[in-house]
Amino acid sequence: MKRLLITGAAGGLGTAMRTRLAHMADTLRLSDIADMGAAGSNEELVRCDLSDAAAVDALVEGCDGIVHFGGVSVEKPWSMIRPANIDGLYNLYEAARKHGQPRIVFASSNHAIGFYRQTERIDARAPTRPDGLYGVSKVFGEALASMYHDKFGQETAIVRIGSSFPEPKNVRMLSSWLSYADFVRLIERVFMVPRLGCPVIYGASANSAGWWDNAHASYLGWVPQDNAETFREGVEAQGGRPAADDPDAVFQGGSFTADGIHED
Ligand code: NAI
Ligand code: 15L
Repeated sequence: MKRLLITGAAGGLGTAMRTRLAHMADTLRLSDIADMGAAGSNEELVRCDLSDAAAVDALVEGCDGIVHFGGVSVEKPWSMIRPANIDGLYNLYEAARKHGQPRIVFASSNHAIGFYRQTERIDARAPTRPDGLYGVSKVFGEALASMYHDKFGQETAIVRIGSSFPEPKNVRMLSSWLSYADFVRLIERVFMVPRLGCPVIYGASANSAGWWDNAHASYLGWVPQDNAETFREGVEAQGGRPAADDPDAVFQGGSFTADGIHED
């Protein structure tokens, strides 16, 4: 494609994907509210607050695909979540509607379903069970994507990312880990398949201890290759196992389920 937009480009995933997705487009348009450093040869840098509708409209114009990482990525007060994850999502989808409906990868989260127990195996049809205001904002984003698909034909890959870091950091992440390489493979498939639709995809590697079934998205042809199990020994040696009644051992969303409402 000609131009791929990555929002949240200054963040953890944005930084990791900036080089790893460079092969997918002639130009990467990178955007964040924070500093993104210097532009590489095939990069355009655009400072943009997602809550600014006019700025988001200009940001999306001319893009053939969007990987949407931007926003608040953990539990925070509603006054922080609302502008970035609620208004920001609406602004993005309105801009996409007006500018040719580029395919969108929406970085949803396991915290949209965080109150399922780790003993349960769920698939894309499981009702959402958000584990905090952050998770609720991701459920809103998923609903928005669904509505723009049904009403306007906008295609979105709703990726309920587990834990996407260089390595799993604790025992829970041995189930939820998504390697960067598997995430790249997924994003490639999203922009390659002739028909995307609006699938819910659990963003996890082929972890032996995984909780999620991606059968409903099998038509994408995404086959994750990595397995967090290879890190088990190191993870258990470093952090130990959580107690059986620790939220990190009980719920898929882990400690987020035990977090209160963050007030201003
Ligand atoms: P991050 O917090 O490192 O990056 C998010 C970026 O969004 C930051 O650079 C921040 O400056 C930017 N941002 C925040 N508010 C903004 C606004 N109003 N306007 C423009 N930019 C704004 O998060 P990370 O880990 O890179 O995650 C990326 C996305 O993936 C997030 O949407 C997060 O919710 C989602 N996700 C990530 C997971 C992970 O394991 N890394 C797991 C589940 C979901
Ligand atoms: C998320 O949604 C967060 O963005 C990330 O920082 C991790 O906390 C991840 O979930 C997780 O559950 O491990």
